[in-house]
Amino acid sequence: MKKCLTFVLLLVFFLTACSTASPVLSQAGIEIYEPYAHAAGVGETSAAYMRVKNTGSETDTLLSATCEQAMMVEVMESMMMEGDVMSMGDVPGIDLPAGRSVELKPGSYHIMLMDMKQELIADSTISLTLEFEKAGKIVLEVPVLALGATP
Ligand SMILES: [Cu+2]
Repeated sequence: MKKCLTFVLLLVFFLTACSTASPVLSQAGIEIYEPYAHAAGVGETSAAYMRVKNTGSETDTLLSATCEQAMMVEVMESMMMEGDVMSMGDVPGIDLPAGRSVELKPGSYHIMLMDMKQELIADSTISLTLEFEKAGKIVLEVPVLALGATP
C-alpha cells in the first residue's frame, strides 16, 4: 500500500512537471516556453516575453524579431533604474548557450513592440517572427495578456 502511494505521488509529480515544462513550439533546436505580450493601444508600446531553450549542441543567437502589428520591433535589455525610469537599450542579440534556457522577462531581456499599428487586445494573440543566427526564422503565436499580468 505504501509502495503504491509512493508510485502515485511520483506519477503526479512527473505529470505536473511535464505540464509546466512543455514548449509551445520546438523548431530547429529551439524551444519556446510561455510566450506572452502585454495589451497596448494604437501608437503605444508593448513588449513580448518568453523562455527560449537551445536544445542544440552549439550556441545560437536570437538576432531580431518582427511583428506586422508594430511599426518597429527591437530586442532589448532593461539595464538600470534611473530614479523611477528603467533605462533600456537594444542589444545586438541574445546569446543562447547550448542546452540552456534564457528568460525574456520584465526587467531583463525583452522584445519591444514599438508604436503599435493595431490595438493589442487582452486574450487575443499576435504573430511574432523571431530570427536566430542558426535556427533561422521561427514564427510564433504570442498570447496577449492584460497589462502587468504574467502567465
Ligand atoms: Cu524595451
